[in-house]
Amino acid sequence: MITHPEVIIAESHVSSQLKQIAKKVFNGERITFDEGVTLYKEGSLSFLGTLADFVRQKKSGDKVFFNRNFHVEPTNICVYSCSFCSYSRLIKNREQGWELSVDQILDIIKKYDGQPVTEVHITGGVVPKQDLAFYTELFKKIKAHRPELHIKALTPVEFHYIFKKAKLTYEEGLKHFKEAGLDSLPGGGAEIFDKDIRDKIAGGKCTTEEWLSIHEIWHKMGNQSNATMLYGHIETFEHRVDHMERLRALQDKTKGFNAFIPLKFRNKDNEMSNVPEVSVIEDLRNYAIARIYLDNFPHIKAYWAMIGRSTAQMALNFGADDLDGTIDDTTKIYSMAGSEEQNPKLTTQELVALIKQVGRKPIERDTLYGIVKDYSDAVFN
Ligand code: V47
Ligand code: SF4
Repeated sequence: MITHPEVIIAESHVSSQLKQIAKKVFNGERITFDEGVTLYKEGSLSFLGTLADFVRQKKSGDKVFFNRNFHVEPTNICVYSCSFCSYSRLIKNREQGWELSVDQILDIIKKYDGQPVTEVHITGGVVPKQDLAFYTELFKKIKAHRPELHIKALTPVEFHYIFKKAKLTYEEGLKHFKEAGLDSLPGGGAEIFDKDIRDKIAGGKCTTEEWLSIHEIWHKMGNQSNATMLYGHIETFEHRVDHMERLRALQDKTKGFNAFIPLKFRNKDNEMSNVPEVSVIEDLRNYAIARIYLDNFPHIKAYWAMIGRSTAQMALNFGADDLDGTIDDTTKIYSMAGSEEQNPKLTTQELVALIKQVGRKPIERDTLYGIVKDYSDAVFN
């Protein structure tokens, strides 16, 4: 896919404004907010792909990362009612949902005893019972059972609710959970940072400022996290760039983000089912612009459980260098929202094959991108 920079700059059909942006990207210069919007409005798929692939190649070379992970969703009942969410059941309909106890979650963790998973990703709805004491006990018990299993858990949505109830500051609460065994934060709950859109689709839960503040505090304590953006619903291109701009600015300050994960809005069985989903072309353009705009993010993740394995594989040519993990059919958030992956589960062999088909090196990583194994020459029996 890599086109030599001068070829794209010389192409007659490319506008002078886009050529100017291409020059900046090829020179390693940061693009501005307005240039980000121009890319969304005018950049063709091939133009954006060329720029994004150049940036990705410079950052990760031929490596594509994945991990061996599984999810735990402690509950799908929620005090909030985000209109894009197909997963949550309001407290008043709680008979339709599940609410796991600490011991039930530990039983799930124990099912992976002896298996080479490195990460458990824990997130779900927000309920009063799953409070500070609940997660403290859970993290401690997981670490007592399997100390090396990385706990990537909870988002500012849960933290804000839990710490407020416990009358703790964000600093106190995060320190407390870190001492209990929390290792890193996933990127969820970011949705879209623009206040008007956020109020419309995710009203009542933590604000943009609160989301950013919790990640900032976590980073300043010496820890790492991810960031997401829910796109392709009622937001504009300007809102997407605004979202990435705020993340880029925070990353300049803390350098604590590992991966940016664009999350495509899926419209099955939710209050926004009337909003059409965007095309795969738009998904790929969005990955590419994220790779170009977020010049200080080490990784762009194509989350195959949400977007489907084929699109995730294509995204590797549009800026993504990470496919998330094996997942083992342990998340319901996307299958309930209409993802093509109804039982998301990939073996290591299948992930490695997906990566090799695009001519890249499959690298198993741990959560913080330490290399576990290079599968370039692996032979599976
Ligand atoms: O915050 C919910 C999104 C997120 C829908 O950090 C939806 O490694 C689209 O954050 N259509 C949770 N998106 C998942 C998440 C995540 C996933 C994988 C890896 C990581 C990581 C983080 O899922 C929520 C929300 O933005 N979501 N419903 C929907 N209908
Ligand atoms: Fe609750 Fe999260 Fe669903 Fe919003 S997206 S309703 S906070 S589970």
